[in-house]
Amino acid sequence: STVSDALDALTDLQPDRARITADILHGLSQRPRQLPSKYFYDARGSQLFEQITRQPEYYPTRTELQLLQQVSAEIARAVGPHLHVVELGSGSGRKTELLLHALADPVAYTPIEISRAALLDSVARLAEALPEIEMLPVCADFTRPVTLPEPQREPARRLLFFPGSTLGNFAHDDAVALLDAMRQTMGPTGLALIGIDLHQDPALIEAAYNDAAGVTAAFTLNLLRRLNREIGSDFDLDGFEHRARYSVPRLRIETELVSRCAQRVHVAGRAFDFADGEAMTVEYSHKYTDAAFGALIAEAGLRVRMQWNADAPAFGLRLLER
Ligand code: AVJ
Repeated sequence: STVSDALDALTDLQPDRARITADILHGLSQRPRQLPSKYFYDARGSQLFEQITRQPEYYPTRTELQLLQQVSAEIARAVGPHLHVVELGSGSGRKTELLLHALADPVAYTPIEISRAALLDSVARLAEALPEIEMLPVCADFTRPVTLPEPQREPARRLLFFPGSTLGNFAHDDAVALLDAMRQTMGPTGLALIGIDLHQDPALIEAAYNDAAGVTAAFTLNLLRRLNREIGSDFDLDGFEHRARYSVPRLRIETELVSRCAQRVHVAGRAFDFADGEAMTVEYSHKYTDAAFGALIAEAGLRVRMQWNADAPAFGLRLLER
């Protein structure tokens, strides 16, 4: 089919060993030390994340899905017909399918995804459920502006779809850079639909990142397992523990790996000493107030056109325009 021909031509852009090693050496030289959360998602990490979304404490995924179900007709009216829908990351496809079904006669769908395998997976599933929509996958880093393929039918405008509160995993300056890239990819008449987790009861938020079954802890520790396998480091998985706390002034979950003892770790021939109790930052998950989100997107030349909220637990969908 045309879809598989298009996919054959795509090269996998997953970072190589040298890139990962350089990122990790850089992060380990900072104080506090940090590891980039983008490396959570190897095959096992992606599976563990799927498992997190099914934990009773982890409310964001199911809350966003329900909200999307409730307001998809309103969204469809707000954005109009004949769209080229462009998704940042290829996700699990459930939210995408819901959105594409609700929209009036969408012209094409483009997931932007760094992993060729993940791209293949999602497009194969969606092509079956939505055979009338042209599938135009792009293997690229969505944090940079992307040149999009032109659909066969002329679309009315582009709609960027960025669910899952993934924006929240970016530090402030990186989030602004990403939103700026999104504005460029949207083009002059484009829109963006973004899912954001909202500031609310800290106990509820904290529980979501400390599930009783320990899946989130396993997800965090899997980062060390991945690094040991892919760059030959010797992190002791029993030597670190998961800790996730909500900072009210910073409006974010700060996930750390805490050293259980004084220990030495080797990465690419270099030694790193950890003190007993030393914490390494591995992930931020920002939550938003309307004021904080408005200020953030304004820095990238965007504003909110329409918004929908779920409450208790709270979660937001925002339709953005330039
Ligand atoms: C990737 C943004 C959906 O930050 O909530 C879940 C990743 N980390 N539990 C989030 C995550 C720990 C998640 N998102």
